[in-house]
Amino acid sequence: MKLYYTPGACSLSPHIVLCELGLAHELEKVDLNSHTTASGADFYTINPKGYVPVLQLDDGELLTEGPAIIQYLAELKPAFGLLPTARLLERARVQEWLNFIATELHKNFSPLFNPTSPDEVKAAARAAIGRRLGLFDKALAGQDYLTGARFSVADAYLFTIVNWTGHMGIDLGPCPAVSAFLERVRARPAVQQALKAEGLI
Ligand SMILES: N[C@@H](CCC(=O)N[C@@H](CS)C(=O)NCC(=O)O)C(=O)O
Repeated sequence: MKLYYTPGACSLSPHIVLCELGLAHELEKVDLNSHTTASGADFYTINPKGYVPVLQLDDGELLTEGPAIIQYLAELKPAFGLLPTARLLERARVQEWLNFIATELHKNFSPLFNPTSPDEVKAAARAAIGRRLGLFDKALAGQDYLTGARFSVADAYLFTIVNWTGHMGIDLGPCPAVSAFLERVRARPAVQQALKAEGLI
């Protein structure tokens, strides 16, 4: 398998999941400014959507959309429990978090990364991120991971997005449980492995 990624971008989430599961993988870096890959390919020919992550399977099939990729990977090695299979509701809880992270947290960062966003749009995005982080803080108070004691694909995704708060000057002071979660996940050997491979530590 090959993961097209950009250091520290949302592609870090499937990268972490690949490492957690011990799945053999190659990495190919994508420059999101030029939309060119490290081997010189026009990234739009690989993903017409123009964004990372993209997972290329061994038979050449391409899979996009981070939440779909991490669920696919988790199902390759169900014994790791990154996406629960025994009870439908437990599985739906992880998917509920994935959708919430994707649509209510991840996408609110987009205006902050866009240098052309007007200040009032950025301010509204920051306010929305603050409200969402408050909800994550309540969910994480008294438990290590989003769905309890066990790490899931939703935690890999949440870590990846919350990891941007530092660069964006978003203070996690009012969210001590999120802050503790960030450091707890960062300390996992698979997360260290992914961060090192992306040149982030
Ligand atoms: N819906 C996509 C969004 C992916 C996305 O937003 N990727 C960003 C990096 S975090 C990107 O590559 N942006 C560059 C672009 O859109 O040109 C997913 O969840 O995988």
